[in-house]
Amino acid sequence: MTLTSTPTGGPALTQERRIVTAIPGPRSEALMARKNRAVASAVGTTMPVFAESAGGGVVVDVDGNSFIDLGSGIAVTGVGNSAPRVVDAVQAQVAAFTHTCFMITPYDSYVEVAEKLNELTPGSHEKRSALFNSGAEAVENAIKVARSYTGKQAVVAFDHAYHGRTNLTMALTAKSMPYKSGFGPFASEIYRAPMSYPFRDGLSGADAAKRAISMIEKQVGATNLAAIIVEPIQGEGGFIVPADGFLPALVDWASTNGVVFIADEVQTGFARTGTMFASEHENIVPDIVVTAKGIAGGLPLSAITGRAEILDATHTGGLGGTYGGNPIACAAALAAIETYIEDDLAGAARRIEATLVERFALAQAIDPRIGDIRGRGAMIAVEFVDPETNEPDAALTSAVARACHQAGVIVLTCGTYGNVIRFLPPLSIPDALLAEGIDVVLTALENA
Ligand code: PLZ
Repeated sequence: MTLTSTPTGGPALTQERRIVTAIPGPRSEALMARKNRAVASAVGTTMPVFAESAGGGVVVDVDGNSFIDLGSGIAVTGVGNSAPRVVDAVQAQVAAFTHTCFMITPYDSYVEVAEKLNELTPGSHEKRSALFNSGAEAVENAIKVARSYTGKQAVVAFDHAYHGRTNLTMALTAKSMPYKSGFGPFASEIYRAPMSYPFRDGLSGADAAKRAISMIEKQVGATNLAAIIVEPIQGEGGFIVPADGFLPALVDWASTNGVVFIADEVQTGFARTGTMFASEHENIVPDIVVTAKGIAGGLPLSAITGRAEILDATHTGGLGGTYGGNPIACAAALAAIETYIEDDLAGAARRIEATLVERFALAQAIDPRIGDIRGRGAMIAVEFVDPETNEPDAALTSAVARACHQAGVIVLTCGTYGNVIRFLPPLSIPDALLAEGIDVVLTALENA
């Protein structure tokens, strides 16, 4: 079945999986040779093919192969690639002005993005926002604000956490290879607490929170602690959904101890998990929410949004940056946010969840290598294990992923142990394409 339009429109790309050359094809191969001569080898690529166009639920490469996109460029193109509203907004803005620097000559779209974020993030309290470029930069600014508000320095992050690749965020990120190895020294006053990981620790949310809080009280002390930062569902760490009650217990402890609770919703935000923000699943109200990725339909933009008294505690001029809240990115964000709401993409994410979970649960019933299926909305993962020992099976995981890439499906892996395949389709993916993508993954697993 082929479709030429998508729920959100998208460019008129035929919505089909189509392999017309070897993977990679000759043009991609030639470009990869140029890349290897021109680009630092430390910058790797998941796929061996170069993109030419994308939209709806497909990425088309330079040889004319059309891939089913189950990755959204790491959870960015929730509205789809080149979503029509985003394209129109960007084209209009780029023709009006490209940059003035908000700190020099401000413009209304920055203010409107802040207003929208203040309205959409959890909690009805008075809020403020500030805009930046990348997820890591926003995380750094959330920490700066928390320190300046509390007058304290320590920050607690969790096992399996991912918060970025800049110096402070490397310190917050848990995994050494490939993110930190050889790049120290890292920022000081960062402490790591145990995460709730129900598949591997078997603890209730309350018990996992007790374990984390006890470590924090004994090893750090609330009097020294500025902030706790946590991803409501851990992304790079393996789509780990903490047990019910874990996050609310941390929020309660933070608020009674004068500690700023920061939710890193960079990967989970903007309808991805079936609600606008993942914090909503557990009814938690973070003091600061960090957003990026899905916010602007593919343009680089990030934000911190939080309690007015916290964000306004920093001296004027203390936050900023040349490009933070760039007008083109802001125009894209307003169009993307309108699309998430008007097209009910949270509902689309919940339908994607139902399809993925149903199909993989059927497979799990006959294949014990599928240890766990977890996640929410269009953020679902499968953890592969050795059925005898429950030990992570990274070799199987990468074999399945590679087979999918060869067969025309973009899938991403993740996890501290490298044994998780994660599904992050654009919320605009047509149902038939999602179903076919899952078929390909299951066939790859059968053959592996
Ligand atoms: N916080 C929760 O998921 C980015 C990184 C991929 P930037 N995740 C994808 C890679 O290998 O670099 C991420 C995230 C969470 C922060 C970040 C950082 O966002 O926009 O990549 O800086």
